[in-house]
Amino acid sequence: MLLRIDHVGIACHNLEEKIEFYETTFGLTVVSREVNEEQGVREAMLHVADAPSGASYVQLLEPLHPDTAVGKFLAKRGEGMHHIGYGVADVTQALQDIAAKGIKLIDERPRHGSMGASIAFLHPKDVGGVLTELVETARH
Ligand code: V0V
Ligand code: CO
Repeated sequence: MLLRIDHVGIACHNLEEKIEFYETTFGLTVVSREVNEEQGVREAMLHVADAPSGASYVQLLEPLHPDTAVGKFLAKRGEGMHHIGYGVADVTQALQDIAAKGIKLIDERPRHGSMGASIAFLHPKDVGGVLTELVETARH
């Protein structure tokens, strides 16, 4: 069901500072910057590698407000790894299959994600403490 690690989501206070850190430390390149009001984030995707099933990225996330998923996470835990996003061929089908196994979904239906992707989150409590995102890219 999982095609690849699409991205690792990292929560930070200052997006521009963290972009610069990842550029200078690892030589990564920003390929997209977006504000996603529904998810409450300002985010950037930095390209890491290409695989046969698609690319993988580091996603840097800055909250738009304290009362958002990433804002609350930062207040509770501080900066660091926030979620993992797996590539899937069909996010609606994957959600159905995973729900049938009794795993709690955060999103019953796909939402709008970075770079035109369709995304959906699974609850960390049912995934061993890992906030897990499914990603169907815009092009496959
Ligand atoms: C919270 N918890 C986490 C967590 N955030 N556990 C692992 N990883 C995380 N990132 C735990 C937290 O420690 C609590 O555990 C429990 O879940 C409830 O947390 P809370 O602070 O009370 O917060 P809630 O319940 O209001 O919200 C938590 C959830 C929320 C995960 C439901 O953050 C959410 O809906 N996330 C999905 C949307 C999202 O994260 N969007 C931003 C990325 P205890 O204390 O009860 O043990 S947007 C994105 O990735 C995009 C656009 C993209 O990729 O394209
Ligand atoms: Co993400």
